[in-house]
Amino acid sequence: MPFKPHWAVAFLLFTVCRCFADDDHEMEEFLKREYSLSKPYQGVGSLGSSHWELMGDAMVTTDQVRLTPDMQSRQGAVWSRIPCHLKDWEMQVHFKIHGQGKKNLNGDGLAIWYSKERMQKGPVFGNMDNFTGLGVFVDTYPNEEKHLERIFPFVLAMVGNGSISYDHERDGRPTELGGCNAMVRNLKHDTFLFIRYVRRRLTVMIDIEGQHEWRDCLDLPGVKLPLGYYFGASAITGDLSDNHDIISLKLYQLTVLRSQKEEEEEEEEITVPSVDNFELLRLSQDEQGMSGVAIFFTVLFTILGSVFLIVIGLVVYGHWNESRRKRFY
Ligand SMILES: *[C@@H]1O[C@H](CO)[C@@H](O)[C@H](O)[C@H]1NC(C)=O
Ligand SMILES: *[C@@H]1O[C@H](CO)[C@@H](O)[C@H](O)[C@H]1NC(C)=O
Ligand SMILES: [Ca+2]
Repeated sequence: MPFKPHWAVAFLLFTVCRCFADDDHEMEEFLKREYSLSKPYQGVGSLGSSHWELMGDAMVTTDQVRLTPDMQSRQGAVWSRIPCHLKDWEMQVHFKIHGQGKKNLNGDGLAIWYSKERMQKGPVFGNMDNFTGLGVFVDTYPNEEKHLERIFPFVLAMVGNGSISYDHERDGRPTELGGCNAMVRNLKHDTFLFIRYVRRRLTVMIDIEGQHEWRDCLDLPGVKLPLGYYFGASAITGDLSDNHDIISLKLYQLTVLRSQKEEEEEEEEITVPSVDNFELLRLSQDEQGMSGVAIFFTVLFTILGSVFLIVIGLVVYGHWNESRRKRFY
């Protein structure tokens, strides 16, 4: 039976390879099982036998890896044991956030990581502060009350270099690379997050409507991430809580054809994570913040101006009335 191996190869390609194009770049993707976590989570959490390690309050059941239960003050995480040396990749996260709390009486959210450090507890969605690498957060609780224009849950990305702190009180705004709102709580259908890193371009997409459609959330070139970091997921609850579940983490290797020029541009090795023009990015986001302030002052001065005109009007009317009365006497 000489055809058998061919069929096997064809079948394998059909099941694990989906080919597509990304702005003129042909890409192929291959599921990498060593960096993926899926049912039945064989050996996850047991010593030595699995590629994934549990931490804190995280628990494996038949249906999910529950990072935290819907109870106060919990934190948990699941971390890959193997550093990832792939240049271009896509992480497909199948997750579920649900709980008893009414809207905005739940918290605090979960995070997906590609970082140098692993298995550290801390305040950033259950991971350490001043982390080194990429964090994509699903923030379900608005800590900063003032931002009216932002609807929670909010998905945002941050790149840390070991000395950048996540500002929990401001929901990470000072260090965010961008994001989008995503109503992901207590949904009946499946919810997904895609993190794609190709040719130093970071793209985050969500699929939360149950329509199998991706929605763009963030797309940023010039994101420099070193090789050899660890994938992980973590979550935290405080006074408010939720079940934070990971159903699967699927890591695809993307094979991308690069031009000679691109090869040369990417030749120098990255040792510290960074984002090109990060200061400019911050500035433009501050300007967006300023426009809110500008609107406030415009409204304030309009009101003050109107009050001033009314007062002048009343004074003038008063004088006119008085002089009219004088004429009658
Ligand atoms: C980390 O980033 C901050 C802010 O961009 C910068 O001031 C600092 O020098 C960077 N640290 C390292 C080790 O690159
Ligand atoms: C994080 O880095 C900041 C600034 O470099 C520093 O002030 C702070 O103490 C660090 N926090 C931790 C937990 O290491
Ligand atoms: Ca928050």
